[in-house]
Amino acid sequence: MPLLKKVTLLGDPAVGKTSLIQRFVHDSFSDSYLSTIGAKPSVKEMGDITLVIWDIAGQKSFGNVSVNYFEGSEGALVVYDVTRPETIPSIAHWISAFKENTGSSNVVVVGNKQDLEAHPDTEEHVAQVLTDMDLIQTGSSAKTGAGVEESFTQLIKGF
Ligand code: G3D
Ligand code: MG
Repeated sequence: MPLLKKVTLLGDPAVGKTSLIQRFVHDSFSDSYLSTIGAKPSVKEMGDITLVIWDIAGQKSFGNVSVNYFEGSEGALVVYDVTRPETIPSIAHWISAFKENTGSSNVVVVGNKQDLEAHPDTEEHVAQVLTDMDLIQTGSSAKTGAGVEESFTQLIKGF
């Protein structure tokens, strides 16, 4: 019997959530995505685990995501964009929403778009937001694929 595990992708619009799933599940990247309509689960086999990966509905920001999106989830990748520091403050909100709705603390914080030049304030902003939070952080590029598998693997280690 395969073990079904639901995980969710969280983070502000356009940080690269859909692209990360696309890269991880289908090993491809598209520069011209249609925005996601409705929560869309993708499935990926990882050894004896069947990962059901939920992508966020449309271009939703923190505060207008349905509780169904969190329900039963055993892990979250909380994604920000290293080129846009304005995507960093909401990380804390996404993390607490995930914890409150699931009771799980299995969160990996992912700085995506590492193929581009990071904004110089990024590191400091992230350190400020994540002060006292004992969380795993990774970097990724959905475009090149760097760090993508590693980010999901970190999440699976937390099961
Ligand atoms: P979202 O699902 O979080 O809203 P998307 O984000 O996956 O739709 O990505 C938003 C935009 O960022 C897309 O560009 C996508 O191609 C781009 N993108 C995602 N990940 C990366 C990455 O790692 N590197 C680079 N360079 N770009 C990335 P468009 O132009 O379609 O809006
Ligand atoms: Mg999307």
